[in-house]
Amino acid sequence: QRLILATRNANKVTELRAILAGAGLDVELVGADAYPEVPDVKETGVTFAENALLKAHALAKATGLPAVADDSGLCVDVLGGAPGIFSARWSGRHGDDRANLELLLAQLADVDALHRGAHFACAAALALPDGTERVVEGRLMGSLRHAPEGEGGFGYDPILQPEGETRTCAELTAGEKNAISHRGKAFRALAPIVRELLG
Ligand code: ITT
Ligand code: NA
Repeated sequence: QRLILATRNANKVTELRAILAGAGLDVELVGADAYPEVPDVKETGVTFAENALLKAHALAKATGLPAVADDSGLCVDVLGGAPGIFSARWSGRHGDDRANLELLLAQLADVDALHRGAHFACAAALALPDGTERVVEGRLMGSLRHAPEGEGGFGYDPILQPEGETRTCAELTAGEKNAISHRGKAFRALAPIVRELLG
């Protein structure tokens, strides 16, 4: 079975390979980079679920193969849920993780420890070439540090400290992060649905 990952984010690909293998899915995962001729879809949705479905449908339709997509981001309580679906381009430069993180830290410089609640959210979507679709979501609740810590993970990992943890996500091992992460929860919930629909 071939399953295409509708993402060009290499960090997501790495995490999803481990998460889906751990969920016992016997599929060959191919990233969207294997299909350079397929243009990126415009993420015009207003929710993670809508954007994940847009990405999955675009690749499933273009390739004729089942596709899964991840739309994810960081939602900050005191910012009313921002950056949210705009997490990848918060600084104006899409995919510039460092610039995005630095801008967010600057915006929260005066927010005290009691008001730094935040969570990661991930929508995991499956789309089949015939238009069948499923989407599920996962969250990782936590709070934001005042300064980045740790070298692991990607994106906002160095500033998100999960509830009940003393370390940031970037200080966890990949396995520890996947076990509790928004992405791990969402794709472990999607795994039995993939199994059911793909046989
Ligand atoms: P694709 O659309 O090709 O999948 P993308 O990087 O543009 O790649 P998103 O639009 O879903 O993906 O943006 C996700 C952003 O949210 C990402 O750039 C990170 O800044 C942040 N993010 C998502 N998951 C994260 C995680 O596990 N740890 C840290 N930051 C994360
Ligand atoms: Na997005």
